[in-house]
Amino acid sequence: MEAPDTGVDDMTKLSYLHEPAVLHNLATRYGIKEIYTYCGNILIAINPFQAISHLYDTELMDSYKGAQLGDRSPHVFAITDVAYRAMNNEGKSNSILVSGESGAGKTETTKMVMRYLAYLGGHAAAEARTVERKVLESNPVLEAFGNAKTVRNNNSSRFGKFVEIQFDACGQISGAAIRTYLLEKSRVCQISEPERNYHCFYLLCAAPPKEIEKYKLGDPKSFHYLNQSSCYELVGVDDSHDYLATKKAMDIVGISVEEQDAIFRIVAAILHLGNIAFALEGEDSSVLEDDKAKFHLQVTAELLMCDLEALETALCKRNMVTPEEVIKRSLDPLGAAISRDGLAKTIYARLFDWLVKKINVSIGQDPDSKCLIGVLDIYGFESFKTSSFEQFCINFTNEKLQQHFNQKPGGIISLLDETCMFPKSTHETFAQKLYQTFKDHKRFVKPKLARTEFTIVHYAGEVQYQCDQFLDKNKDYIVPEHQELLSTSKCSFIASLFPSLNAETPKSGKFSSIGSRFKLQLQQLMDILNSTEPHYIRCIKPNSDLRPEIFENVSVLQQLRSGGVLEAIRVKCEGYPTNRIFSEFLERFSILVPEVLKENVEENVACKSIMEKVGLSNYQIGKTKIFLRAGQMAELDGRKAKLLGESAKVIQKQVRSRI
Ligand code: AD9
Ligand code: MG
Repeated sequence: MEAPDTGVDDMTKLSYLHEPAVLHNLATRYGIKEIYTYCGNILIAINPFQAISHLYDTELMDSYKGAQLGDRSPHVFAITDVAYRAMNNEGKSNSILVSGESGAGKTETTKMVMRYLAYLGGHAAAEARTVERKVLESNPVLEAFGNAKTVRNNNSSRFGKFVEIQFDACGQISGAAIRTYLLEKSRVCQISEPERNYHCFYLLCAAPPKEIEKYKLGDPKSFHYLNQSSCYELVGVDDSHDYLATKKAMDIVGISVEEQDAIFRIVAAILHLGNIAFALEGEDSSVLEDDKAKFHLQVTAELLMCDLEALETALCKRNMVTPEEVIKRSLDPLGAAISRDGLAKTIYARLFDWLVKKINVSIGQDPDSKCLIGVLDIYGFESFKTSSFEQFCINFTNEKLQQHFNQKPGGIISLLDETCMFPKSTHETFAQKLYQTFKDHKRFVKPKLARTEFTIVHYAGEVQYQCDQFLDKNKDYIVPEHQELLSTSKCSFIASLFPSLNAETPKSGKFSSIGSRFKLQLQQLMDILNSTEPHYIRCIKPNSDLRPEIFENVSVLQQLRSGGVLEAIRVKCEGYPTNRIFSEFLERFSILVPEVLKENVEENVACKSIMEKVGLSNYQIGKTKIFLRAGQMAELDGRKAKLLGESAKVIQKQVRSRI
């Protein structure tokens, strides 16, 4: 009888390298719960949508420590170990880039990378272990405030994250920095079936009775910001348990009890704020709709510790500044609701930024650190029925990381900024400008009959964007009345989130573009990444039902194609996946043939001698670098390790014989 087909653990070992074979191999392995497969030195991770026992145990971590890639079955620990060792051996920063579409498993994978790094670079003494504990516990805190259920993922990251873990000369974790990118603000006040708002709102509604009473909360169904969708609970998630767990994580990352109180007071205030409804008064003014609205206004003012009347005025009226005087103009109910939602979004975004800053300060940076390992977990590629500015930025990030990036998305942001600065612009004029500017661009399409929509042919598929909110969403703007209101809050925490206007914006009235800032942040990220040795993990979502054991061929193939995995296999098999500058190569391996350094030979000749001595052929010598076939570096490393092991034994023997 033939042995059951268990597939190969590295796709470059496949005898027939075409799409059906690759797909069959992945499906076979997925069927026997082997979710990891190599494709050369890229790790493919297929989301199991179920806990696989012992997959992340400490014993397993032990077994990957120091093992060569390929010696043990493919695993996220193995890739991380390679990055860590490369950092220690070569004194160079490394990065681990986790990509894949929404729900593919990036965040879970990233957490395992971080756990393994904490294991490798952790401290033996309990009192020194705080750095790595803080790094790990930052995850649940940021997830509570920055993740939400979407159509694609019950725990979808609504912000991008780059965690830079710093190491000292001994390879121990000495600090960390977390950078986050563009939180999706609109979710705070607008959600649609079957999605949810940010987890923290539901957690707080499930808090112990004392807190519920203190923050005057109740059933999440009673809050406008939550009841726009009928999804309140998540399968397998206990919000009241998670509330306590989040607070515990906050303790560990160094957020004080007082700060936690202020944070949750703000979260509650946002829920109450959303329930302040307005009705029309006279022709175009607005008043609070009813007693219920009045009640929520009062609670909001109490929780934000600001003046009740000032809050009402800030919501319903706007100052019109004329050269002579300041006139208070009334907003109609729609305008007041927009003003209210704007306030909610701003408060939430500032709270999120505060959390990130606080965690960074608490973990601490190591200014002397020479090496770091960066771990990138971004929001996955998205296309919805209505895709707006957020999806545009998310997909832009993914494009950039795919290296498929070309000038176009950047061009769109510049055009958007131009439009925003021109006072009479509307989303229609923006759309017209887009059509004119990009009409000949092969990845830009104007849908037939569309007036304010445009389509981009992204590397991962076409997405149609609706322009109608692009202008507003691109403007980083806080209504001066809101600023004034909160900067005078009696709660020092809240007041500190709204430092006085003059200090913050020296040139008042100058438009600040969210898109351009995002573009700049991304460029800085790319610069960091380019200065590191990258390692890739590509997450694959096997089905769109988020269920275990279902492997949908068409969708997996599409992800493999768009993510460049198939292309990578081809290049890997044909080419030389590893290269090193001569001097680096010699520094690392001259120990194998010490004579080469003495003989004053040219660097390229010295490299050749080393390869000959080890018995490796089929490599290439370039002008400044040596190019190696897959596995040759591992062979060299293995020889070196053996040699070092032997000489250590000799020394030990000598020492012993002397004693
Ligand atoms: V998004 O772009 O942030 O929307 P991610 O981050 O790619 O997305 P995430 O890591 O959140 O996806 O994974 C989605 C869900 O899949 C998780 O909540 C888990 O339920 C499930 N998952 C992912 N990876 C694993 C795993 N290694 N083992 C078990 C997993 N379950
Ligand atoms: Mg995620």
